[in-house]
Amino acid sequence: MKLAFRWYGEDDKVTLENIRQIPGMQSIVTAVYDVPVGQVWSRESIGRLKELVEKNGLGFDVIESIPVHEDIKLGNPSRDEYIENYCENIRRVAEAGIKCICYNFMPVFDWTRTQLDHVLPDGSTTLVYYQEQIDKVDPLESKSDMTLPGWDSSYTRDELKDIVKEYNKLTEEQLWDNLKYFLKRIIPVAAECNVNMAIHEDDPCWSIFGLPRIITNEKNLDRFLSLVDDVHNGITLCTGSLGCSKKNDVVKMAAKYAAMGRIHFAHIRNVAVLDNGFEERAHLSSCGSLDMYEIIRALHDNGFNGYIRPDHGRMIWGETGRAGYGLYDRALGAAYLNGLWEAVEKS
Ligand code: DNO
Repeated sequence: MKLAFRWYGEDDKVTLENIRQIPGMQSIVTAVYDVPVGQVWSRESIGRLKELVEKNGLGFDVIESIPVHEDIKLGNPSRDEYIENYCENIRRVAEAGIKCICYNFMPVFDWTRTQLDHVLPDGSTTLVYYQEQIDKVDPLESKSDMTLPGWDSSYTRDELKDIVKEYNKLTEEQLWDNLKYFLKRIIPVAAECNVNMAIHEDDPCWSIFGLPRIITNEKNLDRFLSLVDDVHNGITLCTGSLGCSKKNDVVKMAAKYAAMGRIHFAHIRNVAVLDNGFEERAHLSSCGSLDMYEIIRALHDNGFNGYIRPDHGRMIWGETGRAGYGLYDRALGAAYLNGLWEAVEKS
């Protein structure tokens, strides 16, 4: 495994100087944030990131994410232009040495939680998803000011309404067709550039607000991988996204897709699955519903050699900052992953 850590660029409170001090840290996971979704990233911005990361002795290896424009997901006529831009971004980051690109194909809403600062019994705060809170939100209700964490705040309420309405006409099968259309065009470029594409599962792994979501379970991941059967068409195994549904056997999926050589990136975190949703917890197995040891063992024993990062952390020790992406709990997560990996390797 190659241990990595997400860094949000020069505005991130968590600095590269902090990150490089985490034992075993090899690579940074980052992105260009100064360009609207769908546009081409400048070589200057990419070069600046690379320079900063490398100056700190870390590898500039993984991009998370190059976001996919909604017109591509919707199959609108302008998609060809956005796909062309996407291919150009793959070429440009590859030129800078990037080996792996994480992205997702979730309509409109990326990861969704109902609260970012739920207090756990030990006084730490965490991200949670409670179904009864989601049920109170109607993204089409313009009188409501309610937004949920994780939503793209660049949309105005009216724009959000329009785009959700567009998706209401789209079936799951059409979303699959649009994904296939996209992959058929980007994967040959990724192959030529020797970059691994790694789709992130939908988080949570079920439909929200009636919008289709398809990267959700083993059957659908099988289908996804067969759309373009090329090693460059792979996945980001996100244990928290898949693991928030009891129907997903994350250990089995880790073993199966690692053995196929199709897991290029892993997001490792634990969740406590509840009857009405889930809570993000510390990485340790006993803190949540997932068996982290078995997940790491499944990856290890099946030849996983991709990038792995601790995923969301709680806020602990009075830290404030970007929800899920503070330093301390993620660093504890990294130390735990190192420990699990070493133990599995030596046993
Ligand atoms: C949340 C992240 C996601 C992820 C994207 C990948 O914390 O795991 O936002 O970066 O879904 O495109």
